[in-house]
Amino acid sequence: MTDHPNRPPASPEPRGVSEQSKQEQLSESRKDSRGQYLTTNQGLRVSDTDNSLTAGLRGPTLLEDFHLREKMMHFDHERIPERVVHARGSGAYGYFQVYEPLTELTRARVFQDPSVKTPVFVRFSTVAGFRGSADTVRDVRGFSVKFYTEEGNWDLVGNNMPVFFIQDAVKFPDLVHAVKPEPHHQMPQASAAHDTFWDFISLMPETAHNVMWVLSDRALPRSYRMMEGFGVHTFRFVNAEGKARFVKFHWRPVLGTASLVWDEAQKIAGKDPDFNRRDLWEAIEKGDFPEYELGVQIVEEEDEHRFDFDLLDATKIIPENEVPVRIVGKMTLNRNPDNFFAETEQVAFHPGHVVPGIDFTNDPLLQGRLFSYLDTQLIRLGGPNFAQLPINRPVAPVHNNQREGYGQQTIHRGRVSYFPNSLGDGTPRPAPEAEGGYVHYAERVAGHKIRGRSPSFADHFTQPAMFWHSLTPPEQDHLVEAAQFELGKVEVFAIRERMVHEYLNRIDHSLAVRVAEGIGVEPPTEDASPAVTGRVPEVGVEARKRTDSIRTRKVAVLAADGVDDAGLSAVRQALTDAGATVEVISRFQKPLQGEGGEVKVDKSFMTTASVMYDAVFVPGGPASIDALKGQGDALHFLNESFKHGKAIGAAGEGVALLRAADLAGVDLSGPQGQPDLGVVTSDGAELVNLTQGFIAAVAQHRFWNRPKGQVPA
Ligand code: HDD
Repeated sequence: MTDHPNRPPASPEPRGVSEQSKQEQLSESRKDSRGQYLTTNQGLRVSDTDNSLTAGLRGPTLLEDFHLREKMMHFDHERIPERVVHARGSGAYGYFQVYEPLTELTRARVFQDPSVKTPVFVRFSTVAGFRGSADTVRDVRGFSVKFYTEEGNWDLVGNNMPVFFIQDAVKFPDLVHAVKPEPHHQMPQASAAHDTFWDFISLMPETAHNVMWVLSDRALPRSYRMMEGFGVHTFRFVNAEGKARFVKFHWRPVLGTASLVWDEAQKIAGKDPDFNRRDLWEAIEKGDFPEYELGVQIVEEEDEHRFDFDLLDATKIIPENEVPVRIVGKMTLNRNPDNFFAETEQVAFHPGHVVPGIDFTNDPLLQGRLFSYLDTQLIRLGGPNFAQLPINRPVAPVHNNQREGYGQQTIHRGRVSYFPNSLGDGTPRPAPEAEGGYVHYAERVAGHKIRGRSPSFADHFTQPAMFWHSLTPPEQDHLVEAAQFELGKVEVFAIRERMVHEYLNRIDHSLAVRVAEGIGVEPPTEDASPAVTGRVPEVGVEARKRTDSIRTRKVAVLAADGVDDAGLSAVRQALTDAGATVEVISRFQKPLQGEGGEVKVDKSFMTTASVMYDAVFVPGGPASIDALKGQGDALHFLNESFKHGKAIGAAGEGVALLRAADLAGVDLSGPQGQPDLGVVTSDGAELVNLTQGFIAAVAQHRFWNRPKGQVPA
């Protein structure tokens, strides 16, 4: 007896992906209502959506107004719970391409064929803030990638820092409760700078490494396009012969890393809370597609115990001078979502979404995550069918006997929803390994049932100390200031003391002494930090920045009526040729009368601020400069740019505006300003040289050697 008159095909559906696979699938769910009549959800055309159905023009509303009832019902249920962590996020589509087959390392199809573009969806996020919080807070950033592979979805759910705060998932609720706004008054928003967080941290030395990263400039990415990503845990690669190796995943932005400074980040949070989201969106709309290379660190199984830390400990990196990162492919993000809620909000990541060739280790943090992520999707997305939401659907065929549940979208045909069966020809049936059936790596395990921590997880301070020593002096200054800010906000003095004496002093003595000074704590006298010997890997933002290009940087041009528009055009041309974006800023958002012709104004001092730009340029034109000298906004713009270390350029009379702004008294009497301080000027006519010098300064990102302490901005 057959299962159904229309028998399903007897052989498995073919598999395979192209860059467009996911988009083609999504297009079945996309809807455009332009030019259409308004209808109810039942398809009934609606004749009036402005007036409820009432008994008389001034009378009560009638129960039979089904349109009002349906519209309100839907509206009343539009919100879903936000993610308990990583609530604030931004997403984009793209593809991943491997550079060369990784057959010797893994059987995962996504790593076999350089001609295949595997579709991806990426979601970047902050961790602590609510869904509507600002982007530029001091925090870890989430870096989640969903690969829609021909073998099913693989989620690499990582962060922009390679380590985590805790070693065991059982501490995760404590960590998150401590960092979130305090429960009695729900403050502060999107900030770790409060008592409960530092109370918890001060009592949990295993957090030290991640705390150092979060106090560093890594926690203030200039752009999602300019930050690294990490899988954090040690995973396993398994090849077709069943040979396994340990692997750590790294994402390296092609633009290099760049960060904001703390004062700037706080100001941006007010001026444009969507700063990172907007940057990602606009870059993709413009065709400046963000790119990240994927790197792997491989450790042979037999080398598992050769390190002075445990590979299963997520608070440790594998130093790159011990195991180099091998770059294996590239991800390109080239499409913005159509609908934030449908795609970015409803996307559901899970570290347990793996494909053959990628497997887990016994990292206790990873093991706990494997339990947590499905749970969270149930509450957030309202039931077990979230994998059927368009953004979550794999492009690989899905066949199983899971049925019903809230929001079931699939019309499963036939009588059979169990296995084994004979009524459905014994299908859907498990696939043998050779046909892509997932077989867990047969790791041998033995042990007593126990609650405890391996002694190999016990060294909490050596790697944080290595991190500290790897930073450049300006980066160390930033970290000290960050600690002074965070701990300065802690009201219970004993927590500040504990942080200095029992925590920071065990990382680095000078660090503890410097932080103590800023927060009124008696500095420690004994040095309790570990000795850091040998080569220290470079892990700061500065070590990974790119200074050979200004692609996608934003340059502000300050101007007023009478500006040297020919000079402005020449500089604008040179900057845009080099890949930068230029915006002209003036007092009002209306065209300027330049010396030779009209100049379009992009923003006014009212609608933008220096913190939205990477650099600032002042063209000449005596009347323009005279006008700008009288505008406090223009002077503040320059001072603030100077304070934040940004390249400043001025041509001709423009130099007089820099003098008027004072810029901490920097001597501008020379012909070229102070290029070493990133202030590039030309009193004469050599615009070409000036432009080249300015571009070189913009490429440096920031100049930390400025006397910024005297800047009033
Ligand atoms: Fe997590 C979300 C990354 C530890 C439990 N996590 C979440 C997201 C990222 C990470 C990027 C946002 C996903 C998205 O964009 O939708 N989490 C990490 C990393 C960790 C980590 C890199 C350590 C290496 N997480 C971790 C632990 C637990 C969780 C130990 C619990 C045992 N994480 C969650 C969660 C979230 C989540 C509660 C909230 C929303 C979601 O999962 O989908 O389940």
